[in-house]
Amino acid sequence: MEAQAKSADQYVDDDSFEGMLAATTRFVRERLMPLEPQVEERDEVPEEIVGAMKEMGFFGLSIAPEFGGSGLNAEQQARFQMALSLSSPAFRYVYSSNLGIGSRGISLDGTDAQKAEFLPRLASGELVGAFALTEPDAGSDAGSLTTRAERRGGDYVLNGAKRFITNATRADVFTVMARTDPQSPGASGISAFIVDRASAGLSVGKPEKKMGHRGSQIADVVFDNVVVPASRLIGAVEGKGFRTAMKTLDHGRINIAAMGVGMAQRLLDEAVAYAGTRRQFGRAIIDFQLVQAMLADSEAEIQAARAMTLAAARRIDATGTAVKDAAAAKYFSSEMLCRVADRAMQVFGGAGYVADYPIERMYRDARLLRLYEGTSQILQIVIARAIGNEHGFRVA
Ligand code: COS
Repeated sequence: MEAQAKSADQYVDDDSFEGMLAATTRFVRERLMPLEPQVEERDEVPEEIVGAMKEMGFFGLSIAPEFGGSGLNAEQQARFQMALSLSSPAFRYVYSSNLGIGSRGISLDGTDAQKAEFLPRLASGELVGAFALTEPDAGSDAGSLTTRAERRGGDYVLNGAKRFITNATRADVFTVMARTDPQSPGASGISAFIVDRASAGLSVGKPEKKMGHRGSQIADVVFDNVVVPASRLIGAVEGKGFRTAMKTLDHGRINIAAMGVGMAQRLLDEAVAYAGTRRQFGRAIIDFQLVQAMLADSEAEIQAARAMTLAAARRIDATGTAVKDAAAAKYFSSEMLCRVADRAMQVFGGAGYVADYPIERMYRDARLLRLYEGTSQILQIVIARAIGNEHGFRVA
């Protein structure tokens, strides 16, 4: 690996990280990939894998060592996610909300007491975190959310509903964005809270039946007069919750971009292996130039997405922010993934459409990446606003 300048908060040196990555890649190939059909069929990841991930420290990869994590920087996290995402995305959801959106708000904006109380338990995997932003009427327009947090003495009382919350059924603690100022209908009236799953009045709905990503569950979370102590207001300041959510999503988008790279690489690996052995017209189909073109386009696009993702990660490591680059990496990588999945299906022909081969599952799994943590269209808006700003225009 090329020698790299260490960012201020890189805790794991390059050699140790390469060792960790090699061990992870072995784990993916030897333990996770063979379990993919079982996870797809049973819609759950075996407990022994969850335990192994805890032991390997996956839950605390992004959390600072002072709170019991490994403190990987964003570039290392992205490379880790690329390696893990060679296998089914279901495995990634086991630990990834603790690495990402389920802990990031606390790491970025929490008070010292909030960090000390929650980060060590998230890092060990004792607690599973989840991120609750989306609502039935507030998806892309996250700033219009209506879940209410009303101050009453030393507490807040939460009422409202969140939708499609990843890991809701397993989560112990939610980062919940709720409106503390009803007079302020936009982003500035929103605050972020750390809410215990066990709180009276909090209920989790039935898992949704989804197109893909079996083994990971999403569900509604409903707040009916849920009392949350004021000490759980992230950062102890009202009105900052939307920014906390957006900064969390900037990191999250880099992770999703990395996931797209890993999933696309696996699709290409499968397509090359199949093309090299499948014979038609008296020769392996990889000898046909039209098949070669599909493989070559996929390789080139994966390289581009990998480079963009790592560049966004390096920028956030170096400067603490990468709104445009994170959006661009996630936009390109998720769109690229769907093109690669489509080509892989084409290379497999009819065999790709039946569930005996992994392409059918991976094709369905790929589609979600263009939707969550910002649809492609929202990311285009984020990118366009950023470049407009760079040129001195305030883009609507
Ligand atoms: N980092 C820090 N601050 C940010 C930010 C970011 N990435 N993005 C926005 N903000 C700040 C803005 O600077 C602004 O602050 P001021 O009011 O102090 O100027 C405030 O937040 C509001 O921002 P903006 O005006 O851009 O908000 P909009 O309501 O126009 O919404 C979009 C912006 C559409 C980009 C946002 O709602 C979004 O990302 N939607 C998608 C949500 C999403 O990804 N959902 C998936 C849920 S998780 S699966």
